[in-house]
Amino acid sequence: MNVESIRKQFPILHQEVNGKHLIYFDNAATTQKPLVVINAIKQYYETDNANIHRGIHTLAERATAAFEATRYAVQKFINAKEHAEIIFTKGTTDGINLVAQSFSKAFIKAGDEIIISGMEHHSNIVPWQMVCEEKGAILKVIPVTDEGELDIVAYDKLLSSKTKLVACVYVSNSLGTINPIKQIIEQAHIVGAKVLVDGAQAASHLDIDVQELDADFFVFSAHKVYGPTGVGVLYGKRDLLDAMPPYQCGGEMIKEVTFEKTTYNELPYKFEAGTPNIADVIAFKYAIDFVNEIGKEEIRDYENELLNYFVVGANCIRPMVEKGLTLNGEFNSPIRLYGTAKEKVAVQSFVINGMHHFDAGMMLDAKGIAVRTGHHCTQPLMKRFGIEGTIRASFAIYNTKQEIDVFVEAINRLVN
Ligand code: 7TS
Repeated sequence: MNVESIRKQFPILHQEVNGKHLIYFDNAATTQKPLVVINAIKQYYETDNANIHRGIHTLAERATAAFEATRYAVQKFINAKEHAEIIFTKGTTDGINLVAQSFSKAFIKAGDEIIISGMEHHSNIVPWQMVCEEKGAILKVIPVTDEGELDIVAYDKLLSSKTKLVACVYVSNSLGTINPIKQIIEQAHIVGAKVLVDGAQAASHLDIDVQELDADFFVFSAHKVYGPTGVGVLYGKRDLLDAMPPYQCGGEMIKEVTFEKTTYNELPYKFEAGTPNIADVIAFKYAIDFVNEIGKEEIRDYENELLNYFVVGANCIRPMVEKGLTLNGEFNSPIRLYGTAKEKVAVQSFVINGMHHFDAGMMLDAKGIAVRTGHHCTQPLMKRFGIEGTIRASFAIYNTKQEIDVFVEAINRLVN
C-alpha cells in the first residue's frame, strides 16, 4: 500500500490550518473524500442530471442506470442476497429510524422487549426509547466492561421469548471496540428475536457479509466510508421488509393511487419515497470502488499499525516534573486511555489528567490537528466510565506515522 499515492487523491489534506499542516484524525465523525468521488458529483450535474426511474429521455435513463449501479455495488460490498434488499437512506440515523418506526408497527406490542447495548450512539438509543413509549414495550441494556467490551454473559440473561429486537453497534464510535456481532445475532435468533446492526463504524474498517452474519438489518452511512454526506444504506432481509409498512409516503413508493386505496411499490422502492439524493448516491459507488481497490484487509492492517503506534507513543508520555510519581515511586501516567478491548479498530479515546477535553481539543486545533472532543453522542457510555467526555483520535487510510509523531509531541507539550 502506497500511502503517499493515496494522500494525493485527497485534495483537502494538502492545506494549512492555523499555519500548520492539517492533520485530520476525526475520521470516525466523517472521512475525507477522494477526487473520484468529488469528480463524480461534478460530472453528474454537468452531464447527466435528471430525475430517476420516471423519465424515458436519455438523461433520465443515464441517471437511473448510474443510481442503480450503486445499489448493485452496495449489494456486493456487504454481500446481500438481492439488490432489492438495499434501501438508500439519508444515513445511519435515517435507517435506524426507518426500522424503528416500520418494524415496530408490524411487530412490537405492549410488554415486548427491545435490547440495545451500553455503548450505542444516541441514534441507536432514542428511536427505541420512542418505540417503547409508544408501544408500552421495555428497553433493556447490555452492560459494558471496564475494558469497553460488551458483557456477553449478561446479554444472554437479558434474552427471552419476550425479546423482539436487538439493536446493537458492530464497532463503537467512542471506544473502537469490535463487538462479537455474529455471536450476538446467533443468540438473539435462538429466542426468535431479530437483530439490527449499526454498522456506521464497521463499514470502512471491516469486511461486511450480511449473509454470513445472518443480520436481519444492517445500516451504515456513505460519508464514513469515503463517500458523500446525505447517503446511507439500510439492508434488510426481504421477508422482513416485505412484511413491514412503508416509513414515508409519496411518489416512487406507490404502485397505484386512487382516492379509495393505494397499493405500494415493490422493494426497494417501497421504502424510497420522493426524489432521493441522486448525485451523492451515484458518487458513493466511486467511494466503494476506491475502498475495494485498496482492500479491507490492507486498510485494517495499516490502520491497526497506526493505532498501535499511537498507543505506544501515548503511553510513553511522561511528565517532566516529579508530579508524575506516586509516593512509593510508581509512575502515574498523565494519559488515560478509554477502550482497550482486544478486538478494536483504529479509534482511541483518552483523557489528559487535569485538563478538560475541550481545552485540549482547542490547543490541538491551534497546531492544525483535528480530533473530536466530547461525549461523541454516547452520553450513557461516558456516564458508565464516570467521565463527561474524551479526546478521540480516529485514523484512516491516508494518515501516517509522521502525523502521529506530531500528535504525540503536541500532547506531550500539553501535559508539560
Ligand atoms: N452510529 C454510530 C456507531 C456512529 O458512529 C454514528 C455517527 C451514527 C450511528 C450516526 O451516523 P449518521 O451518519 O447518521 O450521523 N458517529 C459520529 C461520531 O462518532 N462523531 O460524529 C458522528
